[in-house]
Amino acid sequence: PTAWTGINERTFLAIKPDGCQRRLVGEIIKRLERKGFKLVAMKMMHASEALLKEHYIALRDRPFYGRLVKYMSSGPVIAMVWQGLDVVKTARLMMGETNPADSLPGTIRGDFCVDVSRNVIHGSDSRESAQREIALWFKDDELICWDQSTESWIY
Ligand code: 3AN
Repeated sequence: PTAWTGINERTFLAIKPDGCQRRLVGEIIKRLERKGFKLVAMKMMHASEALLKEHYIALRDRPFYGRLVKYMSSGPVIAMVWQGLDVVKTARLMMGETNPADSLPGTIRGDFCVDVSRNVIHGSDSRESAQREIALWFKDDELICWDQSTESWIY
């Protein structure tokens, strides 16, 4: 397996159905690009309940688990893999806290939402979770290895 550390560190981010409904897809991608991270995979999908149950397996004993899975499968999500130095931790900082009421203005949740169960975006909480979630949502050949081009036609 690839060593996903240093500048090659990767995280899994997903814009949730409320983020898509509220047309926040461009805004969120813009923030991550401006920060300096690189998008290496992205797809819009209706996630199945089976996939979401597996994705949120660590929360299976929480009272909101069933509702969370139903909600996340209720509309389109944008599944993404982002790459860059310390991207797991930094993307979490840029997202804000789980509860939007604890999220500072300037963060995605701090700027765009109020409800803990409709908090716009998911992001892996550790490198280990990132590796597990990327493997769950993407096939290897959906992850694109690319470098910033220096060719002269780009201006
Ligand atoms: P985060 O997404 O910030 O890592 P987790 O992993 O604790 O937070 O929770 C996963 C998702 O479950 C959250 N994004 C949120 O949508 C939902 N959730 C967390 N806590 C609650 C809660 N108390 N009530 C309803 N939904 C919750």
